[in-house]
Amino acid sequence: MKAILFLGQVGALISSVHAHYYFSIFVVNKTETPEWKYIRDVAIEEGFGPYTWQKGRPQYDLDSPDFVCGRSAFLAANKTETADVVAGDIVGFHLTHEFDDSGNYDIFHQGYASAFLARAPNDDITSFSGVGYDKWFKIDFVGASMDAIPPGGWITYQKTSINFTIPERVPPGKYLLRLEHIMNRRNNEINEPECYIQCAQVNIMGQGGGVFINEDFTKFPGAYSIDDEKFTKLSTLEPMEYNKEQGPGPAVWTG
Ligand SMILES: [Cu+2]
Repeated sequence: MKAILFLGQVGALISSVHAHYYFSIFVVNKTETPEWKYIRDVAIEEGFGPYTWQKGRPQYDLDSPDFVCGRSAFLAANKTETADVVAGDIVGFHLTHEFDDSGNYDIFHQGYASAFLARAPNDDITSFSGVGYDKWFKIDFVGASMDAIPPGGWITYQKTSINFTIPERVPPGKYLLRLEHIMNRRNNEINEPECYIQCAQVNIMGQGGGVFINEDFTKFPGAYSIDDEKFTKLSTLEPMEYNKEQGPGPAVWTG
């Protein structure tokens, strides 16, 4: 407990610099939307308030309900709006502007990002938490690229947003769109990934027609085990090599 209080106080002092990060701004067709309008707002971890930046504290518990959409995100379902997006569009999760004046608030952890979709039963998005739902499917993986800085590095590194493409043949309907950005701590003997999770509410329009097989789906929480070597490999493989892994969980569904 003492340690936690101590970290909290130090955190307060460095809050103008950075303190992990969170993605509160949904981007549709390259246009930023207001903070928390389409992304479910998350809570500050108990014992860490009242600082807004503590919303950025990552998830460590892969089996927590908070691993699905972020800390207590379902409490925000009713005040979150649902963004119209067209299948094939590029959408993005942008960091909050709350700390822009610090001059260095960006994605400063190394790691991949993935996006998942889960269609709300009866398209009733505001009553859908996604927790325990077993039809989540992965739609995109953002890994490493020779075009990254440095070449061969993680695409998201030192950026302010992460972009994903909505597959053309996703059946139209209302979905939770889940961002997962994971950094595994290098040189740490304990495999303890820092997981950054948020969910947007989206109404996907399009032709549909995509085909699914059982292997496309997974369940949150429950998709991952801390022993999954895809977490370990995140620390030990070169990013370009890690690209083949596409992160833990199912392969990217392409329609
Ligand atoms: Cu961090």
